[in-house]
Amino acid sequence: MTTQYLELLHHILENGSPKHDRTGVGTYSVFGYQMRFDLEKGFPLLTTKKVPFSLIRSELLWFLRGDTNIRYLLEHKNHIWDEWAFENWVSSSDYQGPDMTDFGLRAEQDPEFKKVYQEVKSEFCERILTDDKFAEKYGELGDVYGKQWRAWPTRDGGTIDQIGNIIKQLRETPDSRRIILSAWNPEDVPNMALPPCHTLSQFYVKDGKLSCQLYQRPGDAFLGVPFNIASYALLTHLLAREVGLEVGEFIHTFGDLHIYSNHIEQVKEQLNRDPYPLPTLEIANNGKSMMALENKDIKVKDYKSHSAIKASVAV
Ligand code: UFP
Repeated sequence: MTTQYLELLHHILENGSPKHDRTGVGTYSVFGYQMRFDLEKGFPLLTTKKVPFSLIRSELLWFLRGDTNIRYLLEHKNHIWDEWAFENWVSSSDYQGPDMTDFGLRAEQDPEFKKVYQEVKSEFCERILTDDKFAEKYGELGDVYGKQWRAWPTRDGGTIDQIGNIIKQLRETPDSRRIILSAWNPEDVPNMALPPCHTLSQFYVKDGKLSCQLYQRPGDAFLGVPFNIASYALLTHLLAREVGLEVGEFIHTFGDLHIYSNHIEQVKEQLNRDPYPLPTLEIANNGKSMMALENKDIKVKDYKSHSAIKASVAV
């Protein structure tokens, strides 16, 4: 798995063209790429840098609960969605603190500002955790994966539980070619801060094994992609367990696959490291449905990796 990921990085370094992007950081980008991981050969958690599995796990459980408020994530010490909620707060009339315009880019360029930003953001997180009203208003991200997966709004005012439907299809019509999880809602996209990156996935059953293919419209190869691989591999394991199948392959297909210009050094460091054997995944055999699983029920075993490599997220 790690080798395939390192090949992906090589491929972008060799073939990527400089491309402007929304964040202003700039990328080297290719259009269209695919990797295949045999999930029976180990759990695909990158070994050439430490990837925080606990964040991937709590984010996925948050999606599966249909939760769209960052409070659950903060309760599990997961800060990966903070910036999106923070942005809503600092651009509202309720916010009276120091100017936070373009906080992502400015924090990267200005160490003084970074300190102020980190203080204000940590106060924000504390308030989300302790103030119910504030959390309801500013912790809520709205139309994010949890809603799209579990309560897709319909024209007649109802909702569709896509995960529930997938479980039903896998049980009743596993040969179906219509087992799809879609997050892309063209009606919502114009109003979204971050339109879904994991746009659509399809599930496929053969010889008692469940495979998943994801179409990811943009891939931040250094920071996002290792997370996305592990997250969909975990989703595939959880669905397979739910319906009594073994796991097959995870196929990861990309649209705009890129390395941000400020991640090049980190990518080169990655490429100098030798992979370790993959860890394995253990899910508690406690009869709980996948939607009711807790963080402690899911573990990766024997994860040996090189150290983490720091890089800034382009917001
Ligand atoms: N990104 C990922 N994976 C994710 C995620 C974001 O790679 O799961 F949420 C990256 C891709 C891209 C940016 O660099 O975030 C999204 O920006 P845009 O919406 O402009 O494509």
